[in-house]
Amino acid sequence: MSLKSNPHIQHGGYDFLYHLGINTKDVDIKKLFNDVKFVCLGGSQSRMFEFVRYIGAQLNVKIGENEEPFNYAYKTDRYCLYKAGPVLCANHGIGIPSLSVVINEIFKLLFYAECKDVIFLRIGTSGGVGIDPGTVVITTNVLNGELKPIHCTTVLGRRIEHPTYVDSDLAKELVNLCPDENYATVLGTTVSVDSFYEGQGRIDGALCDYTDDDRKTFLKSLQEKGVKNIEMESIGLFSFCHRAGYKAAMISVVLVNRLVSDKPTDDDEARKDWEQRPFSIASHFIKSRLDKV
Ligand code: R2B
Ligand code: URA
Repeated sequence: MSLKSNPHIQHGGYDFLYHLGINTKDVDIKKLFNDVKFVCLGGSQSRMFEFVRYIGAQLNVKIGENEEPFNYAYKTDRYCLYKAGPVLCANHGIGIPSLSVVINEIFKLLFYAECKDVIFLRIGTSGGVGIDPGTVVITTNVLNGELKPIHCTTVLGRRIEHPTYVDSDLAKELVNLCPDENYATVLGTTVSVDSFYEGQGRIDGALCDYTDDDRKTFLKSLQEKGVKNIEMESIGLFSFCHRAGYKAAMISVVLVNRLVSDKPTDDDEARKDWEQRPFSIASHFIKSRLDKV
C-alpha cells in the first residue's frame, strides 16, 4: 500500500526521517506510534516540552522516565518529538519552510504507523489585529500575504497554488469548549505571512521601505476584512493537512495588539501565562474527544 498523497512512499520499505533522526530500520514505528490520534505542533522546542508535560499530566499518561519527557527525535537538534498517550507533540520552528519539513516527516511516520483519523492542532502565538493581548484566536479562514486563501509555493521550477481548507465545525467546537472568564476566545480570519517584520507590516525591523501611515492603512484594512491575527505557519498547516487528508485547527494566543504596537509583550510572566491558554483549549478538546470513544 502507498501513501495517498505520494504513491512513491510505500509500506515496508526503508525510510530515514532525517530531520527527526528516526530510521525505520532501527525503530518499530507501528508499535511506538499506532495509537496516535492528535498531533500538536508549536514553534519552539521548550514550549512543546512544557506542553507534553502538561497534556501528559492532564491525561495521566507516561511521557518518559521519572516525569522527564522522552524525545523521539533525540538524535537531532532540528526538532523535538514527544508523545503523551495518543498525543504526538513536535515543534515546527518559524515559518512554512520549517513547518513543511517536519510535517512531511510526521505524515510519513503516521502512515508507517498505520494511524487512523488523526487531527492536527497548532498551538501557537500571533499578533492580534484590534484585539487585546492574551486573547485566543481560533482560525476560521486563512489568507496568505497577498490576502488570498491559497498557499503559493514553487515546485519543479513552477509557481504552484494549493487551496486551503479550514474545518469550521472543528473551529466552533474548539471555541465553545473552554469558556474562561479571565480571557476571551474568538473565531476569526488569520493572515499567514513569510516574515515577522515587513510581511506583518512592522516598522521596527532592520529593513523597512514603507511609512508608518502605510503600516496603519494596511492593518486597518485587515481589521475591516475580519482579520483577527497574523502569524507565519497556518496557511501551510491548512494546505498540507488538506492535501494529506487530515483535519486541522489553529489555536493561537495574541501577544500584541498590532493596532497599538509592533512589539510583542516583554513581560515574561504574562507571556508564559498566555501561552498556557492554547494548551488548556487543546487539552479540553483532546479529553472531550477521548471521552466520546
Ligand atoms: C508566531 O510566532 C513566531 C514568530 O515570532 C512564528 O512562528 C509565528 O507564527
Ligand atoms: N508571532 C507573529 O508571527 N507575530 C506576532 O506579532 C507575534 C507572534
